Amino acid sequence: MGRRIVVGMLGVGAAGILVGDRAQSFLEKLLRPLSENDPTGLTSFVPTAGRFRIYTVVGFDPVKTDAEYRLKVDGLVDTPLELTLDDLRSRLPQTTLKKDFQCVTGWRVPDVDWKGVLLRDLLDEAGVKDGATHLRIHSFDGAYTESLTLEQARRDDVMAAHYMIDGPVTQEHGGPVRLYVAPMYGYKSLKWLDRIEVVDELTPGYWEVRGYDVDAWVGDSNGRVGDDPT
Ligand SMILES: Nc1nc2c(c(=O)[nH]1)N[C@H]1C(S)=C(S)[C@@H](COP(=O)(O)O)O[C@H]1N2
Ligand SMILES: [Mo]
Repeated sequence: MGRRIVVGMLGVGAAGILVGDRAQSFLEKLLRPLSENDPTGLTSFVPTAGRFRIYTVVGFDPVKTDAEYRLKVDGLVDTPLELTLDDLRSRLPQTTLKKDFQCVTGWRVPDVDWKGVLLRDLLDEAGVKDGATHLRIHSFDGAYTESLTLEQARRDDVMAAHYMIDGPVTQEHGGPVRLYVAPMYGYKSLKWLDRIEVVDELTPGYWEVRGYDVDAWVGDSNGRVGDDPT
């Protein structure tokens, strides 16, 4: 939806506020998709501290059923993998974390429960070939990508998460499986995880080719040096 159309509807909605609650909630419904899809945070006039905002760069809901879901791990590996949700939920080693989720635009959700398989364990299962240096990570939304160095990917707080908050990762949060890169801003935590490609060069991700830092350490990237970014 174009910005001009939304501004046009704002006029209608503002008039609606005068005639009652129903019109006002209609206005909120119109505005919500705009604010939730704006990665710049410029429309974050609605206070959302302590709450996730749902981000997507595509105009549809990427959906895969639990049964059809596969996570591919390929590229410079000895054994390419196609993992089912069962593999990820029970066959492979499980890691739990309780950590914050922090978007570069300022909102943060404290003490989120996460569970999944460390990328380190996935990489060990596949066997990384000599000469590999980076990961190129793909979403099944067909548009979003991310990058990590192998060293970053091997940290003990970087995982393919199948559980988040209080249950299986929901569709809107990037389920059935999303990335969670705890020490970095939220844009590294790619949703609707499809494929982890082991490569020997850096390919900057979706927001990184649009000006955000490749090394997205919370508090120490994107123009912030060692301070609390909120
Ligand atoms: N596929 C995909 N992954 C994505 C995004 C996106 O637009 N598409 N947005 C990123 C950004 S900027 C943030 S802050 C988080 C938001 O996660 P949430 O939608 O679960 O709150 O997802 C990240 N992963
Ligand atoms: Mo973000």
